[in-house]
Amino acid sequence: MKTRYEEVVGRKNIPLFSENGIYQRYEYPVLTNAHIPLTWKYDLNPETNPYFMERLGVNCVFNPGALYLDGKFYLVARVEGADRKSFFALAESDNGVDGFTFWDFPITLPETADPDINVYDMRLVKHEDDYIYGLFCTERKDPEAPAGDLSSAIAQCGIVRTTDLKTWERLPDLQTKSAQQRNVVLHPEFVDGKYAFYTRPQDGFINTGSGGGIGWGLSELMEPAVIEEEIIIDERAYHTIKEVKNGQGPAPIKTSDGWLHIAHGVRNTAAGLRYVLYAFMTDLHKPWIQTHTPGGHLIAPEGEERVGDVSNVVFSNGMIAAGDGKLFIYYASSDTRCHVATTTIDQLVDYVKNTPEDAGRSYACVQQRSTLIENNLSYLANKNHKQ
Ligand code: M1P
Repeated sequence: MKTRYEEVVGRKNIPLFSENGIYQRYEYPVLTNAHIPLTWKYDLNPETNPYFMERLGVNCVFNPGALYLDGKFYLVARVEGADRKSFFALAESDNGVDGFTFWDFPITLPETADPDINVYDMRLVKHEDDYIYGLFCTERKDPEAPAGDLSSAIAQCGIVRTTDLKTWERLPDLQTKSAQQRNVVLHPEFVDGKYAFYTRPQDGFINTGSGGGIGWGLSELMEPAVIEEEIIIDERAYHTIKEVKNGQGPAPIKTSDGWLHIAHGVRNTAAGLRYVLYAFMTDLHKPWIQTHTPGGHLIAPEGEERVGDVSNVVFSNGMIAAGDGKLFIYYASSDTRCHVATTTIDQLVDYVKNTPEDAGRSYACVQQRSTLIENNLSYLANKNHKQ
């Protein structure tokens, strides 16, 4: 088992040929349940564990928040035990594509007076107030659920902060007027002197109901963070990749052209929900205003990514701009394992600015594509003529 663990953690990752030219996928996931240290699962003492059995199994490792600090890549992954409870654990790597190794212990997340039953999907943000914040989903049983309904829950945004990734201070949960919140992300800069949040108001635990869309709100303070007014800045839309729901991914990356965002969009199919990632850009000075909205998905589940505990899902809540213009998009597949896709800020800016918007109708989509073909044919004819 030790050899297997060392092989997995020590293996070099291999960039795959990029067919779309937008980003590169890699051969191996960057974190899986095989990356979990043996000390977290087994009782290593043969006297108390003569059969060398797992005592505390780990089901999946997914949806990591990401942070680049002092030349190192950090992921705070959602680790789901065999008992279905998720917790957070920090892994680090020198290059962001392989070698991710968990610290000795998972994160001990302080509780509030109303303990979380389940926590997941942390977004890490180094804010200009100098704290590193972790915003995550905290889930508790719905006290209003009828007897016998053991599934209904209330999801809200929990908040922790740290300066060293070791000691985490719990702040009060975010307060908004929405019945439930998921996918809440802190904007890295103050806006009008206030803390700014991307939200995802929703009526129910799974369904967004009449609400949904990526929201935006401001709070005077972080302790407590209170959003009085939420506006929707990226709506769901009929017959698109975000028909059923959508949510902000990681905190956006600042570029000279605007804020680069990655989000997830969900649609329903006969095989269940399908989650893909899409990108958009917002105004540098008014991050709640979209300036570029390329149509369609940026990343959709492919190959082995398509299968897992919750199949046909890609989800991202971590992205790193590591200086030198390189961009690392961390995403999980099918609620099971974590991957990285690498690109550059220049490439992704080009993607959001020059990918046509969703044309909205089949006829208009054909016109869009025919224009591309016509331009290509005349370019090729010109080129051949010159030769
Ligand atoms: O199972 C897919 C995802 O479902 C939820 O995301 P959302 O609220 O945006 O639909 C979360 O539970 C997420 O962790 C999970 O990956």
